[in-house]
Amino acid sequence: MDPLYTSVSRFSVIMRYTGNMLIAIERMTTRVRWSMLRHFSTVTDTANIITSDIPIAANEDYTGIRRENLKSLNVAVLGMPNAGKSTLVNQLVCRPICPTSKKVHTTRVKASAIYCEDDTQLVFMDTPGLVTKQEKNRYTLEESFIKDPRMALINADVVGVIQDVSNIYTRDKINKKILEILNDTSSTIPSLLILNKVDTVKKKQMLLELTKALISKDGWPNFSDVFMVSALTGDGINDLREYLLASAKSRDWKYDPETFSDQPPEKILERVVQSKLLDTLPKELPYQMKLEIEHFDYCDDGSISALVIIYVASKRISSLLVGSRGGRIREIAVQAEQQLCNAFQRSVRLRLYAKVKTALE
Ligand SMILES: Nc1nc2c(ncn2[C@@H]2O[C@H](COP(=O)(O)OP(=O)(O)OP(=O)(O)O)[C@@H](O)[C@H]2O)c(=O)[nH]1
Ligand SMILES: [Mg+2]
Repeated sequence: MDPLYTSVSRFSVIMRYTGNMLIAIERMTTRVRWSMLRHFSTVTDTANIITSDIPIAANEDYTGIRRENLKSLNVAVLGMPNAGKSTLVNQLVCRPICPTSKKVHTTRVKASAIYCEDDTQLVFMDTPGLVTKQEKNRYTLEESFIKDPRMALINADVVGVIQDVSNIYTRDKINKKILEILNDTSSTIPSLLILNKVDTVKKKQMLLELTKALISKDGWPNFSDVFMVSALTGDGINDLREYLLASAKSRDWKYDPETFSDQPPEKILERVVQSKLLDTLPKELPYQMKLEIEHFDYCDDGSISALVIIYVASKRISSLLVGSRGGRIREIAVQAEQQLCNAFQRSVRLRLYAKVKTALE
């Protein structure tokens, strides 16, 4: 049976089973307890990392290799800002392609990340965190914050709702904006509830209580299934990926097997640098910086060499970004280089250059 259509009753069996398990093994160590639960695993599967050349542009409507029994699944990933959507997608595709940071609004446009295993292709649509029109105006966010989460649903076979269980103010309610989307799409697109950041919860019993509240009539009772994961540590990720692989539909792949993103490598590079600025610089500063790729070259040995100019509004901010003897900007470049090496699976040499550009220039 298609796992996406498993009934809520099956879920309650899992819940009961999980609850009994929890009680029965209460006295055992946390590690043993977690590894026994269905939606948790402690080992992240890195065996399926694809090593490939970077396609300059995503090759859509893939018809190159005709293989029997090809399957695919389009997964829209939705949630509130900072819920861990991009970190989760990176874990699921085994590549840190999506920009992540501790600050909100890191993802500003939707982007697909692609994972292939045997005959199955999973296409994850990472999206900006959901905001209201008022919030979009207040924080001068781009139109994509309103449009892209909905556009991600157009070709989705399933929607994954990411709930941040570390946020004590919001964790026991499905946000109104998410409920609106679920109401609009539930007749055509099944949904999964994915509780993320479970590593931050000490009393694991609380996860069951949260789940009960989230799937009650005050939440969304129509979720097809519930997963509990930590996108940070990788717990539960293999189970979720296997579930999605098993839910794929028989049809041709949209992307060729080497493609891992629908974004050009230059865009990925720019957004990764932006995410490191968000993580490193204080408060709102990085949101006001504009990035421009001065050059992006493939070297003879296959490595990438790039120079990114970071435009800042004043000399003071430039000094802050550059740091003492260039230490801070160099550290940002090193961090971005490391992530990009893993994302592109080739060596990356990145230089960052700060340039003052006032509003009048
Ligand atoms: N402790 C913990 N932190 C996590 C987990 N998943 C993500 N994070 C952290 O949460 C922060 C936000 O993660 P992102 O993946 O950027 O979140 P997002 O939902 O994509 O955020 P936006 O794109 O800004 O909407 C980062 O600091 C992550 O390291 C998790 O499972 N556990
Ligand atoms: Mg994101």
